[in-house]
Amino acid sequence: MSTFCRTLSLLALLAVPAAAERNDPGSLLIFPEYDSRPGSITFVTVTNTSSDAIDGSIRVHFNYVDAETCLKSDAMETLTPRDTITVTTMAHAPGHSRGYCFAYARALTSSQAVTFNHLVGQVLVLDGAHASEYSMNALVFEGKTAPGTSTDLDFDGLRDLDGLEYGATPDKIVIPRFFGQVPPSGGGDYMRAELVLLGLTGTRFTTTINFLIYNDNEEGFSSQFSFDCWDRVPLRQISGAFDNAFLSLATNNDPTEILGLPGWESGWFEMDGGAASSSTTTVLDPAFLAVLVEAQRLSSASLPFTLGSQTNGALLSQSLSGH
Ligand SMILES: [Ca+2]
Ligand SMILES: [Ca+2]
Repeated sequence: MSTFCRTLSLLALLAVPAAAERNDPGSLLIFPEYDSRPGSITFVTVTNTSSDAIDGSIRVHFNYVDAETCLKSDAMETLTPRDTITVTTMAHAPGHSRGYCFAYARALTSSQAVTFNHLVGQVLVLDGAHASEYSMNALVFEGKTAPGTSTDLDFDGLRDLDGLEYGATPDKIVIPRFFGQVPPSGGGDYMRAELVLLGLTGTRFTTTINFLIYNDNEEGFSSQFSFDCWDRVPLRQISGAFDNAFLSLATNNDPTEILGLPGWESGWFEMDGGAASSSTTTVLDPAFLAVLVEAQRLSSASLPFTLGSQTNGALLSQSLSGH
């Protein structure tokens, strides 16, 4: 089966509502990356789509997780109906260099996390180091309790992505296409893609992801990669199977593809959690999220495709046992 047909059949599978909901507003937003390093700037936007003059105001609790320390900082904003706020992360989370952000709806007059399925958001990253920029929508999680009521059903102070407090996380994540990676000495770095990974077991855990990487002729390769709370890593550091020369010369690839650009290879890959471990606890099949950023001059990043769901993710445990 060609990559194109495979992708079409995959999209057909993803049309099943449980697997891929429309991107409706929700109560919890995850922005997979912010970058406040010198020369870079990140804009995070949250918009309140509610027009309800009585119940349409909300507080939003922003949590910025620093990739180096896994520590988080907080900021609070109130959004009236149809309100929007855009912040630069360097102003909203001073002292944080890079990592990810999540923001969730809170009651106006208490610290209670509540269901308020009217929030949408976007992140824009201007990356000075790579002279690139991209924007992407937030990953949205619906609150699952009655509107305006507490989501913390188990009183653990965590936002459980378990299908009861908030929507579940994907079981697996699929990236429908990558380009064969070309090292900088091999003719420029225009085929450079980096994977953003974030773990949803807790800040004390190292998460290992299992990769299944396919060339453009259904030939598969497996690999693993481990990271702490957040990482952004070039594909070529994860596996040599992403390398254009390897795909072209060392695999049984389709020599006519990429159609119109033979010699440039493409493939797709699938990720699943292997295990997440702290010094005391190992969690099998941990929850995680991943986004591919193509960091060439014309950068792009898009919401990942997802397969299935699982209920063991949470934001944001700082315990050795996870939950
Ligand atoms: Ca909870
Ligand atoms: Ca999984």
